[in-house]
Amino acid sequence: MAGTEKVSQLSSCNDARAMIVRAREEGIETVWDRLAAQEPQCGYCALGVSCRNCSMGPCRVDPFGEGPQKGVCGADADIIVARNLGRTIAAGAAAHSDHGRDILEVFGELAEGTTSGYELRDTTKLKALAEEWGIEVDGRDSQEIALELADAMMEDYGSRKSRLGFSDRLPEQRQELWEKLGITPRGIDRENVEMLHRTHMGVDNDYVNTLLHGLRTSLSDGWGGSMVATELSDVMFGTPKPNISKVNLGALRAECVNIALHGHNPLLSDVIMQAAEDPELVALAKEKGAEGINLVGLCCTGNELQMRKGIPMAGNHLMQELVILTGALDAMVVDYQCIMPAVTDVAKCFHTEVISTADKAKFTGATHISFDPHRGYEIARQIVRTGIEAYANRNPDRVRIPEGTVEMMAGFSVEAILGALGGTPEPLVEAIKAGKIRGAVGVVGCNNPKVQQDLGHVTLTKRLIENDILVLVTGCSAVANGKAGLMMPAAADMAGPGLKEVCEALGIPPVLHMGSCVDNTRILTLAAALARYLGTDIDKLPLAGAAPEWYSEKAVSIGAYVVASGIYTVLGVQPAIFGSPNVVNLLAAGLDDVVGAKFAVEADPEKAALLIRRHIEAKREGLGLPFVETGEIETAAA
Ligand code: BF8
Ligand code: SF4
Repeated sequence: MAGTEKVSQLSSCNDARAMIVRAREEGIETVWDRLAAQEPQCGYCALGVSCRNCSMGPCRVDPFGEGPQKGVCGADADIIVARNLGRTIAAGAAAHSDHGRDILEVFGELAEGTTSGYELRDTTKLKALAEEWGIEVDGRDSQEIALELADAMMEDYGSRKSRLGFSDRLPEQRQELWEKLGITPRGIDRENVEMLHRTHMGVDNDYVNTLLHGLRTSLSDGWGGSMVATELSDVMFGTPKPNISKVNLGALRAECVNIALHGHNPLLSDVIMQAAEDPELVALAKEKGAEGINLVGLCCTGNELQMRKGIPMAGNHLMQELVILTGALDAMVVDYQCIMPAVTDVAKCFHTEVISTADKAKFTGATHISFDPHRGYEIARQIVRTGIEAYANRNPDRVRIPEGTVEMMAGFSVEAILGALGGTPEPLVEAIKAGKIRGAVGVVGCNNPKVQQDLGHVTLTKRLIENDILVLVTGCSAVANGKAGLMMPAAADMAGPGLKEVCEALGIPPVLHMGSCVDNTRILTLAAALARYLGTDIDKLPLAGAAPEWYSEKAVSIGAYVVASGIYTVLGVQPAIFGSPNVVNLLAAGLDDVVGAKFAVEADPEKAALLIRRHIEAKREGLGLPFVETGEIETAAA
C-alpha cells in the first residue's frame, strides 16, 4: 500500500481507524492510499494556473515569473484562475440544481397522478409555497396547486425571466444590491450555461467580470435549484422535525440484511424505506436466515433519511469504502454525487452488491437497476430483493463491525426551529441581543483525505459553542459532529453559559442538524428571515459559514452563494486560486466592499474559530450589541 502515515493521523474517528487498519492488513486500497500515490500533486493545477479549455493548449503560467506568463491565446494567470473557478462553480451549481430538477419532475408527475410510491405529505407547506409563488390556493385541491407550482418552478430553470421565484425571501436591501451589481440570478440553467460560454476561449477576459458571474451562477443554485430541492422534498417526504437516531458503523447489524443508501436524492431512498418494510420481503430475508432488513444512510441521502425518518447514519464521505470493509454490508444502493468509483473495487473484495440506479450515473462493476418514478415502489422492491440475495453470499467469518453507536438529534428544519421558538424569530433575536447567543455559524461540507477526517469540523464546532455561538450543520459536517457526541441536548454542557441556558430551556443541542448539502438553503432562509425581521440586510448579522474539510465542486458553489448572500466564509482547504494574487485579493478582501462578505482560508480549525469569533464580535458591534474581547490572531488568513 502506498500510504505510510499512521492510521491515527488519517482519521479522528475510531470506527474509521479500525477499518483502515483492516484495509492495510488485507491489502485493500482506500482513498488515503490513492492520495499518497498521487503525491506530489501538480503544483500548476493546485494554484489554478493550468488551462485546457482549447486545443491550442494545454497551457500553464509559471507562478514564479520565470517561465511563460501567458497561455497560447494570451490568457494570463488572472483570466485562467477566474475561468477555472467559474467552471468549478458552474459544475457544483449544476449538480445541485439538476438534483432539484429531478425532484421537481417527479413532483410534477405526482401532481399528474402518474407516479408510484409518492404522495404529498406536507400539504400545509405546499400551500405556503404556492402562496409565496403567487398561486391561488383557496378552494383548490392539493394536486391542482402542486401542478401549477411545478410549472412555475420549472420556468425558473429554463425560461426567459429576470429573477427567481424564491427571491422575495431576501431582504429588499440584498435584492437591490444584486440588481445594482448585475448578479441577480435570472434562471437556473441560464447562469450555468452562460458560465460555460463566458469561459470558452476569447469570451470573458476580465477576471472581475467572470467572478461576478460566478457569484450569480452560485446564487442560481442557493436561491434556485437547491432551494427547489429542499422545499419540494419537504412537501413530498415530510418537513423534518427533531428526532433522535444514531450514527457510526455500529449502525450495521450482523444479524440483518444490511443495505446502505448512498448519494443524494431522497426520491429513491424514500421508496426503498417503504419496500424494506414490505412483509413479503421481510419474510424473504428471514427465509435466508436474517432477522430482518436494516437500512443505514451514508452521506447526504443518509442525512435526508435521518432528518425525516430517524434512519441511522453509517458515516460521512470518507466512510464509504470503510463501510464495505465491515464485511457486513450486503448492498450499497447509490444514485449520484460523491460516490467514489472505488466503491465497486472494494466491494469486489467482499460479497457486497453495489446497485446503481440513476441512468446519468452508472458505475463499472455495479449492478444497474434503472430507477423510474412511475414504477418507484416496484423498482424499490427489486433493489431490496437484490440486497437480500447478496446477504446469502455473506461470509460470517469476515464480519467485523466496530461496536457501538453515538446518539444524535436531527430534524431542524426552519419550520421546526421557529416552531420550537413559538412561531417567531423573536426569542432567537432576543437571545442574540442579550449576548446569550453571540451569533450563529453554518459549519458545513465534506471530508477530504488531505485533512484528518472530522478533526476540522469537530474542533471548530467545539470552539464556537464554547464561545456561545450556535452552530448549524449540514452534509458530512453533521455526521462528523454527530459522531463526536455534539448533537444531543446533553452536549449543551460543552457550550458556553449563555448558549447552554438557551439549549436547556428549549431541550435542543448546541449544534443543529439542518440536513443535506442542498439543505444549506434552510440556513439561507433562516438568515434571510432574521434579517427581514430586524429590517436589515444579511451581511449586518453576526453570522458566518465554514467548510473546514471541503472537497467538492458543490462546496465551491455553496461557499460562493453564502458569501454573495452576505455571509463571511472560512475554508479549511485551499481552493485552486493562489496562482493569481488579484483573484485572491478580490475574494479574500475586495468582495467585502462589493457584497458585504468575503472568503478566508485557514487550515487550522483553532485559528478559524478565532477568525470567526472576531468577525461575529465585529458584526455585533456594528449592530450596537454587547461586545466580548476575542483575542488576537497571529497569522492573518489569506
Ligand atoms: O452534498 S458534504 S462530501 S456528501 S459534497 Fe459530498 Fe461534501 Fe459530503 Fe453531500 Ni455535500
Ligand atoms: Fe491555452 Fe488559452 Fe487554450 Fe487555455 S484557452 S488552453 S490558455 S490557448
